[in-house]
Amino acid sequence: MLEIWGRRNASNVVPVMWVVGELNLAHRRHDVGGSFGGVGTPEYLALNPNGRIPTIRDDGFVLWESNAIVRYLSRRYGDGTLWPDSEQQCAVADQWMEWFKSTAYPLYIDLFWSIVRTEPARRDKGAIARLTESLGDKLTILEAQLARHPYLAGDALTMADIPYGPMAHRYLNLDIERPDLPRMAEWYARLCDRPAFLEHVGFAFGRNPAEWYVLEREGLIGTESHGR
Ligand SMILES: N[C@@H](CCC(=O)N[C@@H](CS)C(=O)NCC(=O)O)C(=O)O
Repeated sequence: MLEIWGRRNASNVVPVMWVVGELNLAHRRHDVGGSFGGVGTPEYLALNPNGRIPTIRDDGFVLWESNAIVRYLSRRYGDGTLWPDSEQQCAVADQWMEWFKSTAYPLYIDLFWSIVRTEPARRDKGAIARLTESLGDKLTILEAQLARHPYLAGDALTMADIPYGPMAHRYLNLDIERPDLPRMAEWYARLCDRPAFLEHVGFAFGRNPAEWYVLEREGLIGTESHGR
């Protein structure tokens, strides 16, 4: 059976679990990382010498790095759906996945940590404003792509959308200024119609570190579905 190591609220675990849900894969997930610890044990480092989450094992095959896992699961179990049939559509999906990791994710994760993972009294308002503006600028590029197609690589959900859905859920539910992103809001609403998205992505993440850790330990309560 497919095994996944990683607490389910981790930014890089959420996309993997969404794929697992979309493809309805039988699996077992181990709570590792964050307040669960366990990423520095010899057993875990033997699976993933980088000591980060997620890691998977599928029929004895071990893989880490979330986007590599998303591609692997999509190709093996989602051929023709998450892994598009056409080579060029696949390449476009891959392009958006690369752009996420190189460009959108660093801004998004810094912004998220500056707010939700930082005590209100210790938040750096200047840094939050700069990150909010930079990420908002970059997301206008995503907005333009979503004006061309209902999903990032065409007319249907593919692996291209997988890293962005979890970011959108958090970004659109933070108390920040955002540029006008109507196509992104419509796309996010479409994602919220998907049971796998609601189960594995669309849950409450809290507004500060105290709430974040309560939700992490309680196995994450309920679901949330929000547009703007
Ligand atoms: N590039 C890696 C990053 C992995 C990563 O940094 N994961 C974070 C969680 S999002 C982690 O392991 N944090 C330590 C922890 O949770 O204990 C990937 O995409 O898988």
